[in-house]
Amino acid sequence: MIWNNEMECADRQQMHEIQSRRLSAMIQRIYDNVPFYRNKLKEAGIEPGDIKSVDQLKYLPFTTKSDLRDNYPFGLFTVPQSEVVRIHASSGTTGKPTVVGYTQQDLEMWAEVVARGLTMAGIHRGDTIQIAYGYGPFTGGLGLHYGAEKVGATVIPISTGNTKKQLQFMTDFRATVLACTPSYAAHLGESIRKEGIAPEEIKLHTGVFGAEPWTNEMRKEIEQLLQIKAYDIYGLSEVIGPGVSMECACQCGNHVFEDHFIPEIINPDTLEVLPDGELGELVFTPVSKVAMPLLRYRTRDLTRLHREKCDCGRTLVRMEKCLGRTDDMLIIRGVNVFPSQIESVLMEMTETTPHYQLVVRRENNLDTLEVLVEIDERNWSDSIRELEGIRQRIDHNIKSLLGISAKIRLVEPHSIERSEGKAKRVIDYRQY
Ligand code: DLL
Repeated sequence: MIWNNEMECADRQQMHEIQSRRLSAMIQRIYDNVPFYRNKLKEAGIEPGDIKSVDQLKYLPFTTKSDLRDNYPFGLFTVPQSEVVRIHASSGTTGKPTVVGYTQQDLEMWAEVVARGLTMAGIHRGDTIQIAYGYGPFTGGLGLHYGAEKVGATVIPISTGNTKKQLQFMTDFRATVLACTPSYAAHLGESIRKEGIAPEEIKLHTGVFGAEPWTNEMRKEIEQLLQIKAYDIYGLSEVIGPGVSMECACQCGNHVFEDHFIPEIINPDTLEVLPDGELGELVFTPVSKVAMPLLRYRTRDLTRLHREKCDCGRTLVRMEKCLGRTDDMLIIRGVNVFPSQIESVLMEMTETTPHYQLVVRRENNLDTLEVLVEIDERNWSDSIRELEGIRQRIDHNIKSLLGISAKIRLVEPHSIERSEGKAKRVIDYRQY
């Protein structure tokens, strides 16, 4: 089923017209109401009436996270605070949080895009969705919540954490869908086994996982642990929250709801727009948001776009699974390494669990990478020779994929700290 046939299956020409119309109205709004944008557009020599087509997007200035911080808290709002009905905030690792505001119309649009996404994953009335994303300033919990209610599913708004209660609700309330970060899904899957819960007591058939990068290898691992089909949902608070894009049953990339969020891929160094199929930084222009539309927001997420029609019938542009964020990329002895590349090596092996950590240090002016890999309980009892064999295989596979050697340390089952939200995979001591 398709939630919004008109928008999700529009032909390219129609989509072009919708985007152009919305973009040009949005530029007028930010020019009239946000001094920051008025100045930026003036500096670029652009008058609102100049922009008539989405093809002109490439001439417009970018917005970055630091622009949001500089205008903290409400400087980028286009409406008076009396029209803002919700505020979310994401706490970065440093400095002030990033603040986003929503009007009633924005909340309706958000519920609509999440409903489209959940429908892509086959979720509908009659399903019971356990929402184990955090409820609060983080957009995960409330974002999924209203979309799930809109499709008519029964919502269990349990939020994150309290794993015992998660398992009790999952079994007693017969949850059919689990929504949380992939790392927490892996932890819940393990906990089900550990608690000795019989598989027939778990009614889950679908997972809606996102908020952090995860590989297809991790997907297989979680699908096996929970006996479900796992779908990727992507989003960021600055653009709306979860529901910027979502996977359909074909699972060949996430369909971007591009009637609301226009995507581009740029070269992060030259800022040039790249053609479809090339890897670069994802940029979004949310054109229909009322309280806080942004112009060409640089996400720092790295991916590719594809525009060929999907077998599901949707014409919406697809983005590949994110490789990672530009700011998560490690440079080890001059080689670029994304945690997701290491994850794909580790998750291909049956002896490892979905829990790992990368530790980066600088010793004698040389970067070192240590990979802590948790071994599955069934293999931990193996002989030292067998464990050494596993270690050598990981070592070899990482070296042949990345061309650098890492120190592989196998660690006991359950020794790496579990995350309930976004996992912390990297500890980089070089920054301290
Ligand atoms: O993480 C919104 C969200 C909640 C998405 C629940 C999906 C599910 P932020 O906290 O603002 O918002 O973080 C946004 O998280 O720029 C990506 O780097 C990363 N991210 C989000 N979804 C995915 C995904 C929420 N499916 C940042 N794959 C984004 C990879 C993701 N990375």
